[in-house]
Amino acid sequence: MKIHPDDITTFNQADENQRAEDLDFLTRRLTSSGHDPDKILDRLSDLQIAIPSWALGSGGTRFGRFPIGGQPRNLDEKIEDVGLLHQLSQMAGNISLHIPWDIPDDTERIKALAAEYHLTFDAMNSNTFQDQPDQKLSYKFGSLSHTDPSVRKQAVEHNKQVIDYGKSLGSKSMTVWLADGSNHPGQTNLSAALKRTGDSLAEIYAHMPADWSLFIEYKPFEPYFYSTVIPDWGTSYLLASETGERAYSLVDLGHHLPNTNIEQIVATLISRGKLGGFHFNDSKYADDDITVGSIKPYQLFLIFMEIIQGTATSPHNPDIAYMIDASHNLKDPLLDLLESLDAIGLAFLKASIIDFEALSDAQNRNDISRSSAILQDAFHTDVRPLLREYRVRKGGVHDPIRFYAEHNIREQLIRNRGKNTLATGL
Ligand code: PSV
Ligand code: MN
Repeated sequence: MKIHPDDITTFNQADENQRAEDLDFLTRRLTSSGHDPDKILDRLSDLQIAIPSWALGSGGTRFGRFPIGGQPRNLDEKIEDVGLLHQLSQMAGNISLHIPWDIPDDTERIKALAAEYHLTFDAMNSNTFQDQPDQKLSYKFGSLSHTDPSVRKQAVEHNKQVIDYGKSLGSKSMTVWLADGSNHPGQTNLSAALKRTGDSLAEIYAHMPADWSLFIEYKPFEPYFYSTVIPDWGTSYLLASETGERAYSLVDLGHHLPNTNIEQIVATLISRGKLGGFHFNDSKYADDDITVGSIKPYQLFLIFMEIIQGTATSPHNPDIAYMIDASHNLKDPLLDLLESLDAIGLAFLKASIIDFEALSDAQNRNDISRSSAILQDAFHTDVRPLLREYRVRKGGVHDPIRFYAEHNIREQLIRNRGKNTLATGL
């Protein structure tokens, strides 16, 4: 669905004066502390967040699914939904495809359709964690790490095919999330499984064009509960380093044991030029995949602090590919994604206004209290006027969540697509 520009203008004009006043207050505060709001907004514009093709429907849990009407029925409609998110927020200019959930029937047509919505294709995602109906060999006991070379070959071939789809769509990267693992001590020879995985990744890497990057996710448990072949950032880093220069680690916020210091992992990986991708979500317990920033907004802020500092001091780290990797059980998926985009934008802006010079000085003097005060000052600043300004300047709406509700978008989607539609995905 494309929103008519007049509707955007009318919506934005409604509280224009109040917004100008709020922005003026914030701008004066920021400029007096040495910040240039325009420069900050330029950097925000570079922070485009990919939306995965599998997160546009209501997912659910292994216990149940509560479908919401008007879900996208095919890839065209998924692109349409991401286009809407981008038009409103101006922060979601990329789409990340999952094969085989979203195989493009005609890549040229799909690419042209995405371009109509000002979208490009970000990292491609393979799937060797499920068996497909027409699949010859089963992944029940693993894929890239399988003991049987013919299963490994099948899994490698699948990944190569995903790269080929990506090539014709203009994507430049491939994400491998490997579910391989074991449920019982002794089930697997742990080091042999790791070795086989490394060999399979090398084959996938060799198939990538020279300007592509490979992102390797890690996850400590689920779907297997005793061991996972790539359980942590250390293993992912090890594999990325051994696989090649253009292989990187990918941090997914939900893929850590409770209370892991994720910002430190981010800092370490960037310092070695190995943070390639980042998946946003939030969690209370494990890989809960809930709305970004809904549980630990301070963690998100600290992560952006490390990203901003790290990329300034480690220019050899590539531009990070950002994506929201969430699953929606109770909320309207599009609203949930808009909320997540808001949380990301706000955390980024708050981290951007940290007084890094003063922080470094306080750190060097071991002045803990001053360091904390500098972070708290940035974190508690209300930067919403800046995020609203960004959206209006770029042609979006200042408050996408309110716009979505006031314009009854879900009802319109239900009218257009039907009440009992189902989207492929998690
Ligand atoms: C599973 O945890 C997961 O969310 C991974 O993080 C992938 O990115 C995604 O599924 C799709 O393969
Ligand atoms: Mn992920």
